[in-house]
Amino acid sequence: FDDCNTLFDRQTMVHLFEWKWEDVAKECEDFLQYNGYGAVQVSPPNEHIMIYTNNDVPWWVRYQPVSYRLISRSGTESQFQNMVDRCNKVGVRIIVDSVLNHMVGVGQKSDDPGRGSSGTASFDGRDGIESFPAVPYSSTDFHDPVCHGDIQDSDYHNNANNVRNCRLSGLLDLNHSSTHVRNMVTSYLTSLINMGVGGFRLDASKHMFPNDLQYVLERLPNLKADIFGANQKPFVVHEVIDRGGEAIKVNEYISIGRYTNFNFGAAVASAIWKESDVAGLSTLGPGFGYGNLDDHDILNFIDNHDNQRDDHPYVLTYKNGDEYRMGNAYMLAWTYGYTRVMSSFDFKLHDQGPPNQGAPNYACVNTRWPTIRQMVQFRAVCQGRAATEIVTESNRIAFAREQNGFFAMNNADSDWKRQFDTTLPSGSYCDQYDGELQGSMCTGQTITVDNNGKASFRIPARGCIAFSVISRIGGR
Ligand code: AAO
Repeated sequence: FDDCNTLFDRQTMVHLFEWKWEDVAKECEDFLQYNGYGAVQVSPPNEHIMIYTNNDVPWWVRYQPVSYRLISRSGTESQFQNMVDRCNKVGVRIIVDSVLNHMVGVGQKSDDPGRGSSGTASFDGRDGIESFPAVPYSSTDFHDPVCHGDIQDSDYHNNANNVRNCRLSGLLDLNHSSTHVRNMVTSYLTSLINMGVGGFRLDASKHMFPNDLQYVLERLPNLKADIFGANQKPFVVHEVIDRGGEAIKVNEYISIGRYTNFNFGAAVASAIWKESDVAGLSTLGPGFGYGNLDDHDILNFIDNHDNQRDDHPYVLTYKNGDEYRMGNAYMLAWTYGYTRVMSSFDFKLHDQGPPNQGAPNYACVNTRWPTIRQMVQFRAVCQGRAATEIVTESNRIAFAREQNGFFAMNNADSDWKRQFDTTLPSGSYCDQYDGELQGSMCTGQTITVDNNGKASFRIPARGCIAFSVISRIGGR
């Protein structure tokens, strides 16, 4: 296992946003295990608010907990357990998106018309009442005596205490210095570990004090030894958005987990949009961004479920088509951090919930991107291999992954044709970016590497090329 508790040859996590547990289990068995995926980030599994509007339930109901019982739009507790078991069995770990900072938005209550919970729990989130009997929490478990109101925009810049004590968009803010709250949260995460999960994405970590989180994390049991081996701690990644200039710094969280690196996707997008130069992507490594973070401090991704929904995203999303393909391919080919790819659903409106509230419709939607599938495999086979022979030109970057793979991105408007040192054993290789090796047949460009590891080939304008020992025609 690596330090993410995933198998060594499985170096990418996929966020199966809003997928049902039954479908996640099937995806682990039918697809993820064969394509180099190490883990799945699943939507919050605990009981949440329901809001029915125009035959739809917004995706973000999952971020308004009602209790820590495992009953959500994705399924029941037994379906969750079944998914964890089936995914672990095929070597794919489950990472749980955990909403610990708050409960529902102020004013929500279970008996409002058009409202309710995903289970049977009743709750009353009216100001001052703040009652969640199924945990149980009552008004004294919240931050109201310290801050009775919302976080203001200016607080992000100059008031760390307000960011942690006040309400994030009206969400009732739990007081994690209280013993009772700490115990409830600890027992929730403990029960998930005992069911066999491998770790947690902690939602809104910025809004909780690091020492409170540390208290909880230190009290968690080891992961199940029969699955993960002895003495393994859960993988933890904190959602802390630090793009510079704020009162709260990512460094405060690094001793207690990884950082969801929002700066990575921003840098890749700006390079591909030519606001900067893709040649500069060779510097996205340890020390990049804020806080001098090392490889093992980072979870990199191109977009997430929040920023893909921005009015004008500062990152690439599926709506960018080929540019999104380029961005993901670079991330997966490059050496930095653990990587996460997004598997979401098509949306027009920000709040729109998942289609049919059910399984992806494989029949009529192209649900998987062949390039991303190929590049996840590329990453897996290049694990542990340094990026070498880095070549940069204006709007261009190419590099080898030490004898195992080679990647090039040409973001210029004309073809890039030259000789590269690929470091690969001699032979013919199939391009995994625009093609695929099917048996001994290559559906894309074939690259011939000579006895010295050199090859001459063309990378199309605004395109990429990727090949590795697993795309060698005739085998490794
Ligand atoms: C819903 C309704 C609200 C209603 C509320 C309560 O939409 O109208 O008031 O219920 O009834 C999700 C949805 C919310 C939803 C919520 C609960 O996004 O719309 O509210 O569920 O159902 C901050 C936090 C960060 C948070 C992010 C959304 O720091 O933790 O806001 N993300 C997580 C989840 C998210 C979820 C929650 C938390 C709540 O991923 O899905 O909300 O559980 C700056 C700050 C950030 C701050 C943003 C937005 O970032 O640095 O810390 O995030 O602003 O306020 C540029 C800027 C940078 C900015 C960034 C934003 O980069 O430079 O300053 O963009 O991407």
